[in-house]
Amino acid sequence: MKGMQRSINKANSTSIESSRIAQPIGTALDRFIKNNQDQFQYASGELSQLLRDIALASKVVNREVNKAGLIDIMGAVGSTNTAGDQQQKLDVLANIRFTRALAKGGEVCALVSEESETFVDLNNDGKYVIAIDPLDGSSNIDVNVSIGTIFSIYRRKSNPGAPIQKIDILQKGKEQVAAGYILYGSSTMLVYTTGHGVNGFTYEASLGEYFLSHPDMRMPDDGKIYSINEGSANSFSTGIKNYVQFCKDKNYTGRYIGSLVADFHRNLLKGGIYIYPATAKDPSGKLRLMYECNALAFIAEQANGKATNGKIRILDIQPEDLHQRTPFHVGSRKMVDTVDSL
Ligand code: FDP
Repeated sequence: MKGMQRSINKANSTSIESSRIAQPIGTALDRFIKNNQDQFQYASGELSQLLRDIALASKVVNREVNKAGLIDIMGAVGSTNTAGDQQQKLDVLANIRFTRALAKGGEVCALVSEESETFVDLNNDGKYVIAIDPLDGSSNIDVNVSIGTIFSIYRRKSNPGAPIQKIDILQKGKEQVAAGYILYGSSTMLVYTTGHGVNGFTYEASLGEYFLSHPDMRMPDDGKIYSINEGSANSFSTGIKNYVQFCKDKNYTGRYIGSLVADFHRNLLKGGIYIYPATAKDPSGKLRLMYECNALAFIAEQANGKATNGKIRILDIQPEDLHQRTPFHVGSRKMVDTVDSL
């Protein structure tokens, strides 16, 4: 080692961080959840674990969504795969994945899902209730268009240990302690809030991790994109008809993917409004309060946007039924105010 004395100077962490040889990869979801755990009033770590469980299940669903076309090639629904298992539709698969992930840790006492008629009774000791649409926009799966998962997390009202009660399940949206969505799009993103702003994470498949890509997301106050299924225009109320005409008179852009999460996400980033009003076919609107609208309403409000049923705030609606529907106006606050005033 003569003449080869190693330097014991400390490496300069700032120069390493800014090195152009290897770009920093940013903050991983796990690290972000951990760093922000204290913001949550019941900082016991259970909510953090739930968010991690949801993220993990979403990675598995993402893998399955990505091979959706292949599943069709390899065997239609109703046939069996090589292991002899029945091939399932993707929304059923997603429901199984999320239910399993959420049941495992024991934090959840009950799960409300679009895929189950009644709520799923899990662990009486669990402190949380979850409402989830495991795969929203499922009519878009077959045609390779973006789809999503939507989830709401509530703290149970009754004491843990006792059987779950109606008051635990039928909570108003404003009682949510966290909510989020996963968008399986041109890239896969997880966006969530715990009531302290909204943050978005993009999935890096080769590393198998979500990384913070959209910190502190803010919806513009106003926008020029309107998303509504105009095929039902004949049965819109006069107010909605007038608003659609208003958008046309202003030369706004019409964009309707027909996948709620994808339409919402675009409007969150660019400014816009998504409307699913009452129609002749769906007199109370089509979308479900508990596992579609509440989560997106919470996220919209946390990101400077607004969500109503045309009359009142979505988060103030008292649910009477697990699968209750509601008209839904969500997006940039000025646009929501305008449509609600007509
Ligand atoms: P889907 O029926 O494909 O699951 O949540 C229901 C939903 O999709 C939304 O994602 C979407 O915005 C809406 O319904 C589309 O409904 P229409 O086809 O009636 O426009």
